[in-house]
Amino acid sequence: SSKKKWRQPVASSVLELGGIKIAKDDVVRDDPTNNVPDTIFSKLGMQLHRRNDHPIGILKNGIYEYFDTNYPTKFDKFDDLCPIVSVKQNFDDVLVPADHVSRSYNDTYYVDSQTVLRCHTSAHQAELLRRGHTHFLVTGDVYRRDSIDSTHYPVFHQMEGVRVFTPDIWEGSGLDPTSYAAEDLKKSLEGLARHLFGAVEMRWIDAYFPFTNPSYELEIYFKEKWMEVLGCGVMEQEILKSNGRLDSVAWAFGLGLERLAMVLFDIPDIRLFWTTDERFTSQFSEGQMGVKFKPFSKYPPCYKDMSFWINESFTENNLCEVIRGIAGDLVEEVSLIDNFTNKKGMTSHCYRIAYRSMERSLTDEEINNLQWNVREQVQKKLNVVLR
Ligand code: FA5
Ligand code: MG
Repeated sequence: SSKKKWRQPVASSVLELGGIKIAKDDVVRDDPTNNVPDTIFSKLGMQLHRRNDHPIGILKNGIYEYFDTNYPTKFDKFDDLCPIVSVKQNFDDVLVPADHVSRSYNDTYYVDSQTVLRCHTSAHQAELLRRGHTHFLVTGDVYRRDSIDSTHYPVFHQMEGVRVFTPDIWEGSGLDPTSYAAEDLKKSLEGLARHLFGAVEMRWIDAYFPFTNPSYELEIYFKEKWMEVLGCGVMEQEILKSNGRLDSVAWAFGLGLERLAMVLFDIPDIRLFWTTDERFTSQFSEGQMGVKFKPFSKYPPCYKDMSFWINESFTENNLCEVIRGIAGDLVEEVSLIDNFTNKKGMTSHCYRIAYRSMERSLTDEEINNLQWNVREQVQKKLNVVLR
């Protein structure tokens, strides 16, 4: 067929990100203020959201279409802002408290003590407000240390939306400005969900974000489970004030594009977005929203359990990072299946690792080697005692 093939990732040590040249040594360093592994560096600059024939890019364009139809020429669009941002942009500017867990080295990738790989597209809210934008959409790759399963991946894509209202808009509505913005927000996002999915089961959940109040999450029913697809709310007044919008109110949302694309295209596993296997890539083309993915035969998973005594510094995110560093996308899920504390106060965890390639069957030897390496590295890097 004449279908355009996706570029293989380029093994380059200098990247251009949002117009800025960045060397690998600046991002991955053996330095206590840096926790970015090679596997994450290799994802920088891939920009799946800018490929018009990739499900993430097709979805981005579909969402653009919704906003362009309903608010002609209103929303300014950004999809090439540099993912390397300051701690100030990622956290302070959106009022994330100094002691919030999301700031920890356990949750966020730090390039150095003042610079991170953005963990959400909200990192760009303040600068864009300051530059005078009142309606904008920001799409980009975001990075988080996280658990491993079919809906979590350490690199994923978000789209941020912000809409600012000036007093003339809500005056005369009979509503206070916050209620006006909250109603408009829910209406806009429900409209978006209908535009993307037609009929789908969804529900609003009350939530908490440091940068919005009130805050909500939207969940969609998918594969017999409720799946969280976005967070949103009415922007904290302080953010508007600090950025030149004294008399306004605003709403903001952050969509998880992989989660929406999984529902839209029926994609069962989040790792598939990164495959270059033609049996996947050839099923999607520009402008074709919601074509259902036909799975190629699923290869059998192989389960390996491992038990160890943990120490005070043990975290599941650290464990997952070690496992991903060795097995890459061959690991499908890591789950805690047993947890107990003995009389001496020592705590033991047993994790089950599911290995499965989406492209081929794995040999016993290959899996045994992976597991052997995992055991060795977990013991060495996490200082735990294997049982
Ligand atoms: C945020 O990131 C907020 N910045 C969203 C927001 C923006 C709220 C503006 C209010 C105003 P949260 O951490 O819940 O929120 O992530 C947003 C979405 O990203 C989630 O609903 C989910 O769809 C997706 N997501 C989160 N973690 C992962 C992950 N590890 N893999 C894939 N998708 C994820
Ligand atoms: Mg959330």
